[in-house]
Amino acid sequence: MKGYTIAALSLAASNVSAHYIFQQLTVGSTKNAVLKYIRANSNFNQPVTDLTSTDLRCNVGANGATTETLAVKAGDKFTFDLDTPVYHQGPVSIYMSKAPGTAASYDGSGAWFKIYDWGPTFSGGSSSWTLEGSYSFAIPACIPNGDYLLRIQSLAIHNPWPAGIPQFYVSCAQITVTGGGSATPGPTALIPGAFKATDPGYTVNIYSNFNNYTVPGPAVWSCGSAGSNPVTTTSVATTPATTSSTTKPATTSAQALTSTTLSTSTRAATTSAASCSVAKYGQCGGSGFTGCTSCASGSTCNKTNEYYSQCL
Ligand SMILES: [Cu+2]
Repeated sequence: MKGYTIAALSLAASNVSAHYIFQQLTVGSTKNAVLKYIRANSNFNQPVTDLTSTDLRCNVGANGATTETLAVKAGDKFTFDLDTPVYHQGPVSIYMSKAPGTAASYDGSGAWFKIYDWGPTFSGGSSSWTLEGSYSFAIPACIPNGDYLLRIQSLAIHNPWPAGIPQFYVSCAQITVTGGGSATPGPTALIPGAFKATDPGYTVNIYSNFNNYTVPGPAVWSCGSAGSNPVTTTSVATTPATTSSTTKPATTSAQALTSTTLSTSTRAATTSAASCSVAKYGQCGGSGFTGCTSCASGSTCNKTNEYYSQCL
């Protein structure tokens, strides 16, 4: 049936163009090829939303056997780059899990510890998130040598629960660490299991009385003063680079200083009467967006950044 064919093509096209994925790993000065050391997924750049799924570990279809493993030194700085900068509000976190054997053969079923969170910044009654095109941190200097999965997660909470379902954008890199120490990282958690539908950081409505936030998952672990991790955030995103509430030093790029804050509203231009309507919190614009740009009454289209506008 012709209508079905068109709808299917349209869905396939949106699968390719929508959302974002962490797809490149940089260590040192080498920005490695797309999905060379990061497990390729099979769901384009769509999110995982099932809290009980093992896909939460490294994304749908992630296959270690077809992924190379990168040798790194404890303390090395690394960067995850995306195809499109993160544009959904929410925290970004970095996790690690030590493989019992090789990283390539590890399914991620063991203990995960968290080494960093980019949470929200609250100022003057509004909030902003660190939405970037790349995220950098350092391998903790004190962790034991061996193979690890290095996992990055953007938890998108732009469509508030329960009307909306938070989205997990995750990727895992495979690394072999040398030059490490003898620390025992913790607390740890299993994935799935680390994130619950009752977590305040999962259920929160960021548009209503939003003035504090706890990033879901186990507490951030670090080596302590003996092995402090330098944080460097660089970005080409149009959203603000903000620092987390940890005591680690952070630097931001000059480009970020010229950006606008998320609380800045930009009314989308509406040039004609629309016959469609986007529900509150739905997408109403952004680069490559071809859907309805007219918001349901009671909400207006606000530009988050070049890639995403939302009815608020
Ligand atoms: Cu999305």
